[in-house]
Amino acid sequence: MKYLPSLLCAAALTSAPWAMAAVEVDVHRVSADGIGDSIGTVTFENTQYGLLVTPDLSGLDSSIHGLHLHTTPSCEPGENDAGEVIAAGAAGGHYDPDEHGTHQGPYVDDSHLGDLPALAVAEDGTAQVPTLAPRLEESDLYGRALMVHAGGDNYSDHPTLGGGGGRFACGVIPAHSPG
Ligand SMILES: [Cu+2]
Repeated sequence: MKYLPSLLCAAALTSAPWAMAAVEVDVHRVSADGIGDSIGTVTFENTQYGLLVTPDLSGLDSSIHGLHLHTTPSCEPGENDAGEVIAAGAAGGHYDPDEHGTHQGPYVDDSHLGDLPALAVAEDGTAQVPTLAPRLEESDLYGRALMVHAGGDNYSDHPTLGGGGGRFACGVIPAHSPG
């Protein structure tokens, strides 16, 4: 019995902070009126293969949905290029730090860096299938917004931005504060 405390201590140390960190993003429905209820989370984790994207979402249409990083960490309504107030407009456009200016999806180098693999939603409206984003790592996430679109994503500029259409749900990833 007298060894038990030190065993517990060792167990606690093995799950201590130097274990692989993950970024969990809370995702909420959005509309032109503001931010609504949570539909779940998406968790991001660095791996040797790229950024692992693990959704745990519900309440979605059973189809494919565009999933991207947008430039600004806000899910508030805001104006689009035409001056109309749209859902999560404050998030800005697709995250494109190298100014490629084209939406080609997650597997093409000269594409928006924020182009994530599309979300596959099951018949019951849940999305739980993990995907990999090989061009991204965790440090790219901070200070962005994660966007779930109403429409799909064909990883091309036609239709516009892969056909994602309206902004259905959104999560903020705050800027990272070191320490
Ligand atoms: Cu988008």
